[in-house]
Amino acid sequence: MIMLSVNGRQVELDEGSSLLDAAKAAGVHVPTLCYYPGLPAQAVCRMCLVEVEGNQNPQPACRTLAKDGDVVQTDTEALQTFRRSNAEWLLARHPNDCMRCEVNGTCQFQRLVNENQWEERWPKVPLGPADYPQELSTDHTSPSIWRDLSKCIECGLCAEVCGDARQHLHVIGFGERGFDRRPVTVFDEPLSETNCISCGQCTLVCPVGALIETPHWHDVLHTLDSRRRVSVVQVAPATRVAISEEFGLKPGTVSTGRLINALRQLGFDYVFDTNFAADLTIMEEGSELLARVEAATRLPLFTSCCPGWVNWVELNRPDLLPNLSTTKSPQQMHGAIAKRSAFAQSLGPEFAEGRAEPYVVSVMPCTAKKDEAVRPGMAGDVDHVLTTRELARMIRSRGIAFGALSEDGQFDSPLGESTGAAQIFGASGGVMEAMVRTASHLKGTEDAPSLEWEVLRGVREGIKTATIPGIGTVAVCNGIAAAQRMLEEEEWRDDFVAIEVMACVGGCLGGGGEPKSMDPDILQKRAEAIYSIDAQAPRRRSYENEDVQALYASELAAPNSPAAEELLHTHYAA
Ligand code: HC1
Ligand code: SF4
Repeated sequence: MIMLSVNGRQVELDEGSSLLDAAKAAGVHVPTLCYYPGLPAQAVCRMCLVEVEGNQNPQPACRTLAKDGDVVQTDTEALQTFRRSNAEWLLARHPNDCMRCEVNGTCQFQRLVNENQWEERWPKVPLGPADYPQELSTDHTSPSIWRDLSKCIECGLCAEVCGDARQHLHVIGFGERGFDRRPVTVFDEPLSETNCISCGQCTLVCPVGALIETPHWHDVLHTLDSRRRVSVVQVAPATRVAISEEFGLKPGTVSTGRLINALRQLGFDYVFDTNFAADLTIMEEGSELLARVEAATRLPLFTSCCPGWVNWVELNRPDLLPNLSTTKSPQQMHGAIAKRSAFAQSLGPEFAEGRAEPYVVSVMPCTAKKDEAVRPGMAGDVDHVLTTRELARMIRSRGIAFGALSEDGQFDSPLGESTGAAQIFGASGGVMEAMVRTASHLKGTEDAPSLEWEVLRGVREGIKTATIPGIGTVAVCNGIAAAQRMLEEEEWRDDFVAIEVMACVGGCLGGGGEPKSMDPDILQKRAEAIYSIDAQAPRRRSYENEDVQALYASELAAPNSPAAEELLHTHYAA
C-alpha cells in the first residue's frame, strides 16, 4: 500500500494506482475527456493535469502512477489556466451544434465547458488537413453507426476500443500526425465498406457525438404519434437492467416493471418480451445442436444470436458459416412471430390476416441489432431498433418521470411470458447455460444440481469451458477478441461441440447501445442483476415456457419442423 495526499487529504492506495485513482479515493473530482475505465490511458486531452510536489511540469493524472509520499494539487490557478486553454482549442474545432446533437446532456465535453463556463475565443478550424473533403467527415452509410468527424476531439478512445485494447478489429485507427491527426478507416472508406461488425463499442466510449448509434427514435415517435398502425414493442434482457442508470437509479437496479409502464405511456399498444423468443431460440438451437451431435456434422455449432459475431464470420471466416446455428436471434424471431404467425392473431382482431401489419419496434442494448434488422432474409421482421440510450432519450423527451414510475408493469400475453433461462441471455455465457439446461432435458440427461453453470458465467474477457454430461464440452468466447484468439488455435474444432460467441465483453449487458458509464464495475453490477432475475424466476428452463409450448402445439408442431424452419431460421452469406 502507498500513502499520499491529494489537495491536503491523505489517502491509502494499492501500488500501481494512478493519480486519477488517488483523486477519486480522496473524493476529489478531476476532469477527464480521453479517459475510459478499462482502456489504456490516452493522456491527450490534458484535462486531468495535476501538480505533484517536486515536479516542474504538471502531470496527466490518468497516466501517472501514484507514489508513496506524493503531495498532489488538482485545482491550482495554473492548472485552471491550462485546462481552459486546452478547452478553448477544442472549442475552436467543434461545431456549435449542442441543441440538436444526439448526445446533448450526456456529452462530456459539453458538460465540462458548461461547468466551467469556458468561452469560445478562437476562429473555427475544421478537423484534419486543410484540403480534407468535408463530405468524408460525415458518414451515415452504416445501418448501425453514424460518424461525424467534425465533432471529434481526437481522444483516441474509438481507435483503442476497436483495436488491440478490446475488439481487435482495427476498423478505426489514427491517420496523419500532429495538427492533421484524426480517426480514420482504412483508405477513408465509409463504414459500410469496411470490416466493421457494428458492435458499436466505439459509440459507447466516444465522449462526444462523433460516433453515435444510427438514430431511429425520431421515426419511432413519429409512427407512434400517427396512430395509423397497431404498435408492438419487445424488450431485450439486458435493457431492463441498464436503463435504470440513465435515470439516476443505482447501477444493477432491475427496472422491468417501470420500463413496461414507460413504454405504455409512450403509446405502444402491446409491450412484449424478447425473452419469450429467447426461450423459443433455445428450443430451436438446442434441438439443432442435438441433431448435429447425433449426425456428427457441422460441429462445433456456433451460436448466432449476436449479429456482431455473425458479421465477423461473414467478413473474415466464411468457411465457418456452415457451423453457425441457422436459428434466428430472439429479436428477429419475435418480430417474425408478431407479424407473420397465425399465433399472432390470438392477440386480437387487429392482428388478423388482411389488416395492416403491426409496427414492430425492439429495444436492444446493441447497435448491431439495427444492422441485423435489415439483413437479407430477415429484413421486415422488425421495423425499428432502439438502443437502451435512445429509449432513455425518448422517455425524457416525453417528460416521463421514469424513476417515479411503479415497478408493477406486466408484459402483455402471449408473447410476454419467459423463463429465467431467457433472461440470462443478456450476460456472457447465458446463451450457452440456457441451451445446456434445455438440451440436457431433451437428451434425457438433465441433472437438477447442474441448473446453474457457474463456470460459464463471468464478465471478464476470455474463454470459458464446461463439460456437459451426455452432450460434450462447450465453450464461451466472451468478446470478439477472445473468439479470434480461439480460432487461431487449431484444437478448437475437435475440443468443443458448441461455442457461444458474443462480440461485446460481458455479453449484451456490455453492448454498444447501453448507457455510457464510467463505473469500472458496471458490467459486474449489471450481471448480478440479470442473474438475480433468473434466480427468482418461477420457471428457469426454456422448455417450461407454456406459451412457447402453445405455439408449437398450435402452429409449429416441433422444434426444427418445416414450419419452424420457415419462420424461425435464416441463412448466411459469404
Ligand atoms: Fe441480446 Fe439476445 S441476449 S442478443 O444480447 O439473444 O441485443 O439483451 O435481446 O436477439 O434475448 C441483445 C440482450 C437480446 C437477441 C435475446
Ligand atoms: Fe450486440 Fe450483444 Fe453482440 Fe454486443 S454481444 S454486438 S450487444 S448482440
